Amino acid sequence: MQIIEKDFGNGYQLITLTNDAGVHLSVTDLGARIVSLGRDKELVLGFGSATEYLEKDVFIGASIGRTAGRIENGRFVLDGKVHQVTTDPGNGHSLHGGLPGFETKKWTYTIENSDDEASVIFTTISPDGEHGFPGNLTVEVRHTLTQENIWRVTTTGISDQPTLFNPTNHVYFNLTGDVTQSIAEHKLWLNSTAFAPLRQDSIPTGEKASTVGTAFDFQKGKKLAEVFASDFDQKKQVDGIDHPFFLDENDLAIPAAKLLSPDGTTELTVATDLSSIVIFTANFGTDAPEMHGKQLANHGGITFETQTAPGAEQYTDFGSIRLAANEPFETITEYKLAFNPTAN
Ligand code: G6D
Repeated sequence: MQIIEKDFGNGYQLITLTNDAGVHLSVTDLGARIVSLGRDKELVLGFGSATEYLEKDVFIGASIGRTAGRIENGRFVLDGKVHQVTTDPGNGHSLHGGLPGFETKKWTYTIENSDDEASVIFTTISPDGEHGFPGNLTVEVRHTLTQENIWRVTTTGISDQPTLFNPTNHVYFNLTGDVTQSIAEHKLWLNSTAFAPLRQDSIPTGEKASTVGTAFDFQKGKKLAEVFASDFDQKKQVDGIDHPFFLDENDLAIPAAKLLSPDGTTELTVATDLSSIVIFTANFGTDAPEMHGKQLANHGGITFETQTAPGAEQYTDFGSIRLAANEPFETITEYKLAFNPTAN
């Protein structure tokens, strides 16, 4: 594996791992973030410098935490005690654990390399009380590129007090390699038959609703254009998808999601040990930022934010994000690329 480190501006580094097949993965210590992935075309959204992330969009590709998604009114009860965390003044809810969060921290890192795979291991400590969360929390995010064209994200956490922990990675894929094209012509398949409907303010209602027969039914695989054209009320509410999907199986050996490029030459397979995926179709409208000198299209990317569904702090049906004191947490998500998948 080839490894190159370079200056990413503003005191941050960009580390690029390249495997023998010529697939590269670039990550930065600004937010333990993925910046670039691909072989002959770029497959993820990203900017050319650390400054651009700070000025245009801090979430793209970043490690997110302590808690991905929204917590209603930034308030939760843990072991009988009410905790108040930082909220967004716009809507009064907390998003992605409060700003600034993991996405703008400068993480320390080490690099490991072998014949089979290379990894960049990022570490940060979120101090007790940060944004109102209890416990000193040590987090490690390991980004690995394998010779099998897998980008693996391994996240661990340990806290000295009981706390909430629900990390994710905020990568956006666009398999056309052209950010001016929306992902409408991509085909999406999901191993999911239930999703979390949202209220108008994007807080989950607490219901686990069936996707079967709705616009959010991806069991057979279909173009995202079908969703964008539908009059499904949950789609209309956010002008696309910005919803948690509950996985029918959460096993790294079983695909959770597949995304196929419009020309059929590039396929992404997502697998995770987590129970849900938040899919966000970059519903930015005309607010989409400029990227590599081009205007990002509305619906110009799609996320696969693997996590326990947001709302779990109040809806036990969604799973638990309570992290017990001194008990290590670990989760793995794999994003596997296949080129010319039908020919292989
Ligand atoms: C997450 O679900 C949320 C979106 O609503 C938000 O806009 C984005 O992060 C930045 O995917």
